[in-house]
Amino acid sequence: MKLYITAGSPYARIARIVILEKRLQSRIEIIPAQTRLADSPYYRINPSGRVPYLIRDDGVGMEESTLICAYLDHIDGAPAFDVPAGEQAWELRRLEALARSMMDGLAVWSREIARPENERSPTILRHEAGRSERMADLWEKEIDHPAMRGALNLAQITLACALGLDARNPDFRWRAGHPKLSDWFGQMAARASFAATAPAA
Ligand SMILES: N[C@@H](CCC(=O)N[C@@H](CS)C(=O)NCC(=O)O)C(=O)O
Repeated sequence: MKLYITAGSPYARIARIVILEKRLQSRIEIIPAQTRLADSPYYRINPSGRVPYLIRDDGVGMEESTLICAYLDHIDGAPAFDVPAGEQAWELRRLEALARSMMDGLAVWSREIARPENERSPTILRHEAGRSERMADLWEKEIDHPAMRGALNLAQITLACALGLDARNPDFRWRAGHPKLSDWFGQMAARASFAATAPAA
């Protein structure tokens, strides 16, 4: 299989972490893609131009980090990241959705910063900075939820990948005033799969 990524994509990072946690490295070739470039050859592979993108062994390509992670998690017949049945499922799914919501805002923010300075929208920059502050406040409380402290799951992976975006966005300063979240992140960042996929500053 082939997984197309960019080094800075937090969505691709989730899939890369799942690959490492599931020890699937020998089965999947990780390929850097050239996104956001007019006429990129990558558009012939994935017309949407987005990463992550998985090409399965049967040659079929799949988008969306959640779908890709679920597929990768199941290929060994021993899924580790399925949500458990019952009430617990809703809590896990709620937390994963919250983490993804934070990541989506941060991705918009990063995209804006990547534009030439004279094309950046101060309104969008302000809006996303404000959203990230509210979300960090919220997570300072939610981080004590048992699901965020127990066995590794996609809510934890998604949140850690979202918070890790501070490496690429110096204005995303979420640590101040959030000691529990900072401590939690420090533990997650020390995991081999997180350290190996950390975005460069
Ligand atoms: N919902 C998608 C989001 C993927 C996404 O937005 N990827 C960004 C990188 S972080 C991308 O490929 N952007 C290139 C573009 O929009 O052309 C997922 O979860 O996989």
